[in-house]
Amino acid sequence: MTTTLFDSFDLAGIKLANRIVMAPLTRNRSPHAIPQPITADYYAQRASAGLIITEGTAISPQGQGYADVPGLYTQAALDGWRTVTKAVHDQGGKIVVQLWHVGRISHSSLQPNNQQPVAPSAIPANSKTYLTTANEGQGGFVPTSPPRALEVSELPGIIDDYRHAALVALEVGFDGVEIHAANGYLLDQFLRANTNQRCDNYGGSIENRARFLLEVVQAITDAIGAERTGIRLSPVTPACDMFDPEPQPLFKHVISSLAKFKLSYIHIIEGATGGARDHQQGATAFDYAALKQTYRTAGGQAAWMLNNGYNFTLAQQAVRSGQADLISFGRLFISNPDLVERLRLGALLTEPDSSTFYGGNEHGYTDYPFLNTQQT
Ligand code: 8OZ
Repeated sequence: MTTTLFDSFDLAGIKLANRIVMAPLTRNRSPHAIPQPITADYYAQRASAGLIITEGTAISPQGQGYADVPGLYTQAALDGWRTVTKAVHDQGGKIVVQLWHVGRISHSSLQPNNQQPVAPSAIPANSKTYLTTANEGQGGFVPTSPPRALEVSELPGIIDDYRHAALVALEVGFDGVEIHAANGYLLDQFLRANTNQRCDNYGGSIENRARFLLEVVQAITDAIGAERTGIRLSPVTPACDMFDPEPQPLFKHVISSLAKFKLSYIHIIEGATGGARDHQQGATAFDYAALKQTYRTAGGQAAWMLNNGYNFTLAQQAVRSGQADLISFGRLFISNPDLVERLRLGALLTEPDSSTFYGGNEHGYTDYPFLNTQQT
């Protein structure tokens, strides 16, 4: 029997109703880093996804890089998240939280005591972040602040922040966590050559550049169990001004090292995040099939989740062929709360309005129509 997107899936003991995953999506609607009642509505509306991965959620004040992004480090934020997880579970859904530290992709005005953001090396990003105070209070994108290089002695504290965030995540009802190691944020900044020019045990060789990520994975899996832990990687994305001339051997090492943890899933962004699926860094096209093969050969058993620009046909094909166990959809979930039902019926999809992606209120957040409420 062929597998389809609509078949259930056993995610390390968590029963997913289907293989359609809601990808993490930054929405900037959590003032003071606190998820709001509308956050619970938004996620509950999308609970028919086999799995929801929340928007990136800061593990600490230092991990914050965009205005009104939620956190996991205050009681009020945790109370907010408890409401979200209950609302999703009441609708029969499953939800994991994406653990985020932005590294250099931040602005001093978002950092504790207006300090510089931190990074593996003091290399500014040619990139922007979002501030509500920009654009005469309307909110907007501004250049990120130059970072300072982390001392080795500071790394255990950041690992502790990850561990703590994972523990409290389970306490407030999440089904697990996703480690955000993609898209040019702190963990990816350690991995890739253009952002990591350290001369200690955390820089230089591929093994050294992967060390911090693997220490974070070890700490989180020790704390909450590998079966509650997934990870997101983006081997060639240029997002947040990232580059590595040799992504294949780098991610070969990363993925084979991850094989020894019994993680729940590996989530791979193919190509440029939100852009070209065939984006290339280095001399040759990235071989995603080889990446997966390396992982399986090394004994890795996690579910394999793919992302970036999938439409229904491409997604069905990936699942049918065994290339992927799960497919995550981003933008389509913004504008189609009942995406699963629409794909099942072959119904028309609502196009997302990019002007309401970041910041704002219910509009463009919880007011996208369900099929049965749509005007004809
Ligand atoms: C879009 C805007 C702000 C942040 C990512 C967390 O790319 C993000 C993000 C995306 O992973």
